[in-house]
Amino acid sequence: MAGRGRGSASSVTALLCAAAAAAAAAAVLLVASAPGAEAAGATYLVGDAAGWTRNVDYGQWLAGKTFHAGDTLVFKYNATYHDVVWVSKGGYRRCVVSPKGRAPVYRTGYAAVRLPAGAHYFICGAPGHCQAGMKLAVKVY
Ligand SMILES: *[C@@H]1O[C@H](CO)[C@@H](O)[C@H](O)[C@H]1NC(C)=O
Ligand SMILES: [Cu+2]
Repeated sequence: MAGRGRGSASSVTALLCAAAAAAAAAAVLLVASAPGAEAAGATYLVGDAAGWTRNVDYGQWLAGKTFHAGDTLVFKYNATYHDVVWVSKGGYRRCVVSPKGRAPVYRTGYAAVRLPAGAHYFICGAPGHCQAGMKLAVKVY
C-alpha cells in the first residue's frame, strides 16, 4: 500500500518534472531565438527598468547591444516631464530638435520605435535634458 502510494507519487513527480523541463526548454529556445530573429525583430526597453529619464547613462545601456533593421526601441517615460524626439545627427550633437518641424516627437509616455538600418538619434526635447545626457544614438545594421 505504502509502496504503491509512493510509486504513484513519484510518477506524478516525474510527469511534473518532464513538464517543467519541457517548459524550461521552450523558454530557452524563445530567449535564444530573440536576438537573431531579424524577421520578427528584437525589442529593447530603453534604460531597462529606469526607462527614459534623467540620470541614466544611455551610453552604458548601449554597451554590448547590436541592433538590426526591424528591431524596436521602447521608450517608457513620464510624459509630464519628458518626450522623445527622433532627430538628425546634428540635432543629437547640438541638443536641438532638428530638422525643425519634421523630427518625429512622441509625447504619450510610451513609444515603440521600429528601427530602419542606419544611424538614428533620439533626444528628450525638455529644456536641458538632452544636455544632461538624455540622448541616445544607435547604429542599426
Ligand atoms: C509623473 O510624475 C508626476 C509628478 O511626479 C506624478 O504625479 C505622475 O504620477 C507621474 N506619472 C507617471 C506615469 O509615472
Ligand atoms: Cu526629459
